[in-house]
Amino acid sequence: MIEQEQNGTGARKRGANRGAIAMAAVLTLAVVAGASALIVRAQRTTDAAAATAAVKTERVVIAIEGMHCGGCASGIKAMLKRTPGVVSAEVSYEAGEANVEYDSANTSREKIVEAITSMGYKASVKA
Ligand SMILES: [Cu+2]
Repeated sequence: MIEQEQNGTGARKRGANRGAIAMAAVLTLAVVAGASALIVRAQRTTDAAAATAAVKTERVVIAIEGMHCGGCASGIKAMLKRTPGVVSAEVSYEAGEANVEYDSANTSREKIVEAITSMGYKASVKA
């Protein structure tokens, strides 16, 4: 009777140990998988940074005359963002100017000025 109880306890302990080993294995796998995912993500970030660095961008400030409200500025900004070669654009109605970042391999300050002029505003390179 006593022996049986001891055996029972022993079996339960062995079962518990097996469970702990299985849990440790699962945790190890999870850690390894997590680390791999981090490495892959780090590599992707590096690739993206390299691609961004490869595009040489320039900035130009364009003076704009003829805007009469913030809506005009928003319209010009939206048009600039659709223009090939434009990386980013900010247009201020208050300052009467556009601040444009562009890829010099795909467009020029002249083309950007022309795009604004074609909308009916008077535009010229400021800086
Ligand atoms: Cu307006």
